[in-house]
Amino acid sequence: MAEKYWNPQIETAPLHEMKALQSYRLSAKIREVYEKVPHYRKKMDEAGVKPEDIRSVEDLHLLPFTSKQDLRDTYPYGMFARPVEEVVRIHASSGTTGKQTVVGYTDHDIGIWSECTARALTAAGGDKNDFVHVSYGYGLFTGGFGLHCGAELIKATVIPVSVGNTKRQIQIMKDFGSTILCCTPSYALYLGETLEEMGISTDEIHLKAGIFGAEPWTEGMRRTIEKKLGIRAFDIYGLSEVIGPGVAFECSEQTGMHINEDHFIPEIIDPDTGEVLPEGEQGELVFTAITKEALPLMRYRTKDIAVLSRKKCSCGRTLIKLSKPQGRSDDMLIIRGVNVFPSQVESVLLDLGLTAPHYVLIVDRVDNKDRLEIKVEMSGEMFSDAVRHIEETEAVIQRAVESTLGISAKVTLVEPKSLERAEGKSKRVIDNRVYD
Ligand code: DLL
Repeated sequence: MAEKYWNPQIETAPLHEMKALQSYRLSAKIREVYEKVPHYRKKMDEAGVKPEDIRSVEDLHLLPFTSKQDLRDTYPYGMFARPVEEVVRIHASSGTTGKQTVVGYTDHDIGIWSECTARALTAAGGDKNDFVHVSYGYGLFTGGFGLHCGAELIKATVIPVSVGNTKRQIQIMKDFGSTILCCTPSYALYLGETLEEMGISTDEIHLKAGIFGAEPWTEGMRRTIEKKLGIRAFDIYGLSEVIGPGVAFECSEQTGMHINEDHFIPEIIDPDTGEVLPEGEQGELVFTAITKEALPLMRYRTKDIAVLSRKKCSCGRTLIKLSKPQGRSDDMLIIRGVNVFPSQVESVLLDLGLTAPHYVLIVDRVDNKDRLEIKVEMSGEMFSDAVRHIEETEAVIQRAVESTLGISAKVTLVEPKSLERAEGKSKRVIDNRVYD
């Protein structure tokens, strides 16, 4: 099938044209925020940078960074560049620690957002004939509304189910003819399991694709979800501060996500020194939002660890590609001095394929030493196996974890369906460490 684009002119633009567009938009936006947002003016003055110094994308590195703390310090609307009367929508990040971060959108910003998720839906094969089943949460979380507005833009039929009531979701999927599912990958997995439990085969539903994001997920998880739901699974990335879902989206090649760089300029920096790293190197992802009106962002540090690539993509898009983010630097565990991301454990488990794809990492401090336990669910068949076989499987996983991650861990197989299922973002880590 020929690749479809929502906005071919932008999505396949030659690099020099994209850079020219970015430079034009960037310098205009910096002039605007310097004038309208006291916080940015102060930071630029402190850094000795004037708006006229920013003439092109090459000058981006001169600007100071922005962090979640800046948004908290100016809570709720202090970083808005437009008066609140012009703001037509508010969302907020979940904020498990400290104050929530509040984000605002003008009418024009909602238009940009719809355009971004319309590109994602089109890249996943969506068009006006599709039924887009949105099981991301609606509310202050950006997932539900973000995919919803893009689905309306492409004139698909939106089914705004939101999260929860999983059996009912499946009934709706079957009866209403949902063709594209949008939810977190962990919820997609749960929906797949529930489908099996209800004795419904993938031939009885009409799903062809899924657009999954809001949390890290591995290639192994992609294969599992694709099989369980009988679909192609596409990744989508975003964060509320930048706009929500649709900052970057996957195409038919399924090897990373194209960034909507006409709106969001990405950089990868060394998280310790702040130095910009060359293309291809892993580091912290930083975004500058150059078109948003209510909340333009200057060099926002996402804390997500990823890689950028301008390698030619078979889909024909020229938009720069983002590797699957490995996780947030916040979620990275340091166990006995070794850096561990939960997604690395997921890769090991799914590559081995001996268990169900559900796991949780529990870290404790015993006798002044870190101890990692990985609880993994057995599959239904395994549960009835001899104890000896279960112990052997635990030992196999333990060895694989040790050789891949370089740390020892206790592996415990637990009963099927005993670990909590996530409807939104999953919680993979319980860190009980207390330091004396
Ligand atoms: O999670 C926006 C979103 C909704 C994205 C639906 C995709 C789909 P926040 O709640 O602000 O926004 O969380 C943003 O989630 O910094 C990443 O750490 C993580 N994240 C988002 N998408 C992905 C992804 C939404 N595809 C934070 N892969 C980001 C890995 C992701 N991590």
